[in-house]
Amino acid sequence: MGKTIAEKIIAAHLVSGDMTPGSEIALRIDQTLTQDATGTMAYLEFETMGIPRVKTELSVAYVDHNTLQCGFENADDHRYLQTVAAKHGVYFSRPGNGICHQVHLERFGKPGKSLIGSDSHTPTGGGIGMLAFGAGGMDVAVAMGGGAYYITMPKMFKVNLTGKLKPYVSAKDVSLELLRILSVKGGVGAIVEWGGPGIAGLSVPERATITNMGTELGATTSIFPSDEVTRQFLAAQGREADYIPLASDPDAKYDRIIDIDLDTLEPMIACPHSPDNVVAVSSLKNVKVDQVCIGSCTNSSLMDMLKVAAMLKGKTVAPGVSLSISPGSRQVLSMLADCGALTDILASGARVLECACGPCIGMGFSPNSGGVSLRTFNRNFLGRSGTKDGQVYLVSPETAVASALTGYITDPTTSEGSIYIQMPASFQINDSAVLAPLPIEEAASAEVLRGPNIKEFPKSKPFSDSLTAKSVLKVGDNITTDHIMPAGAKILPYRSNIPHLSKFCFEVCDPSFPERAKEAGDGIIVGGSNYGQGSSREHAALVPMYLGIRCVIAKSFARIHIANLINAGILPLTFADPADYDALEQDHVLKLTDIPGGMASGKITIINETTGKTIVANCDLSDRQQKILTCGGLLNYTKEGGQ
Ligand code: MIC
Ligand code: SF4
Repeated sequence: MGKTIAEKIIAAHLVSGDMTPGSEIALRIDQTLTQDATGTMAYLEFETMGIPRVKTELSVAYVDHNTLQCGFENADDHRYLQTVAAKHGVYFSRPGNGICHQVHLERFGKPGKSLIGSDSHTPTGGGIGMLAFGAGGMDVAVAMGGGAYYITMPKMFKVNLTGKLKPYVSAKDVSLELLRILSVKGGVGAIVEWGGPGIAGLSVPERATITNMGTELGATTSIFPSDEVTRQFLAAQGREADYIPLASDPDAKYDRIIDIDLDTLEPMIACPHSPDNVVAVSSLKNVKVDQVCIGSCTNSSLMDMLKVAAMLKGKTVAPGVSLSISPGSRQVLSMLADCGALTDILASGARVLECACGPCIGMGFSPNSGGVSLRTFNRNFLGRSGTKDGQVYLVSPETAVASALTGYITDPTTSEGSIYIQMPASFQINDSAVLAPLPIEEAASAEVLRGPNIKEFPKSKPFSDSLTAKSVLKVGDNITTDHIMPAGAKILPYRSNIPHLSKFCFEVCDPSFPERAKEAGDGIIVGGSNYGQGSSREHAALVPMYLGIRCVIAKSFARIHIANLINAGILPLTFADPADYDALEQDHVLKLTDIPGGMASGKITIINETTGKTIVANCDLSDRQQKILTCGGLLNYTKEGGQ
């Protein structure tokens, strides 16, 4: 039987398991990436493994999230990352060099290779034909040490593109359209392969916009074929030797096929506060805009920026709008400067920010209170911008500029003139901001510099026979990791300081949670469906673990988050009967009985000591996951020789 692209790469990297959807498989990982907000933890974990040098083909540590440096914390963390990377064989991309996914695409990504990154948007690499997954820091640490990466073998979806995008309609609109069709849960358990005649007209950065936003579908990853477009991109980056062609077999089987006709696609917009709350831009009338932000790993390529510059040329940003532009990488910024496009951007009144995540993660540029902010980013979760009542909409760069110029949400297809962009035949290559690791002879004696912000890794507890714990929090559906462990300029600097970070856990839902959880001793969280969607941040598991959470019972979980819970030693259970969710209240005392037996049989009996009712929850764990939990988390398991 024919294979899909992902099935071919999985088969070539399979360490164990069989490729039947739903069963656990282990994959050999060729490349890893980390960013600073999750990287400090990942390298602290890697150090505890006692492996002198990474065993991957390539590992890169990026600094792109915490670049504001309002105190010593971030600067200390950057120094730790630089020195720990140099010592252990990891390339280091300096702050200001750009957003990890954009730089990785430009300089390191290779079709056919496997990549995991401690950031949920690592699937951006699928734009260049990589099999790229977002993962928790601990999984990345294990992969750096040469260990396999475990996932559930996904189903295969295909999106078939026909036609050609109209002027002012772009790759972002394709992503938003798929989110409208599938929702933030629609890709769960699937790899989305993009194909059809329409893909020939999409450049690698446009394809990367689409695979980047596949994360918001809950998909395991997304991937494009590697074709002539890929070869040309790699050649323009001086890396033609990295090219290999990759395509699915004509008789490959897909569990679902979705057709999108690019000819009829209109500019789309995701309304507050979910990326799947999508409507056509033309349907929103008279919505006044306060702020527009262009950039992020979704839309910060040279092509995006050249379009933005062309639309801004000779025009002025509306007086009521504050416009920020963050180019995705130093390469993009220097090329904008060289061709004069940067001058067009500056002359319009836009504010040019550093090549970093910036406003996307609430690192500055928060909107005014109640402000309407249009962003070319991938997430508009409540409070993520740093302004709790901010109204964040997700749009394409074209819609962003059209709206910045009028001051109202504006369909860009009503703009005058064409925005035909001539892409250069070759990119400017200057890797001076990427530091190579130390040679092996020097690495052994090199010192790793740690600042006072780096605190000890929290210790998790192994499970015994039973557990009695209070349900300290009950939440609804689609709880994101931004709810569980918020980010933003005030909190992000403490990503390597779990005790301090813990004060903000669930701040958006219930500021009293940290205190109540600590007081309860052992605790349980009750969640709705798609619990833990969004980011890969393992802090959303480590911090609750630090606060005493031993178990989360939810209707369903997001893929990376459930792996992070298990890695942190927290038991994830799902309701066998959805009505049991309604009957469980905050502050009920629950007793989980015969945990080892329940893990093995897949059903755990829970006695609600407050109501006297007994329920049965599903405990769907592989043998390896059961062992990890029995040891009290992945680090203990690895130390005890587990693979
Ligand atoms: C995000 O977009 O939410 C982040 C910040 O990039 C996260 C990682 C993190 O929390 O550090 C992600 O997407 O994984
Ligand atoms: Fe950075 Fe935003 Fe991309 Fe996350 S989604 S990696 S915060 S730019």
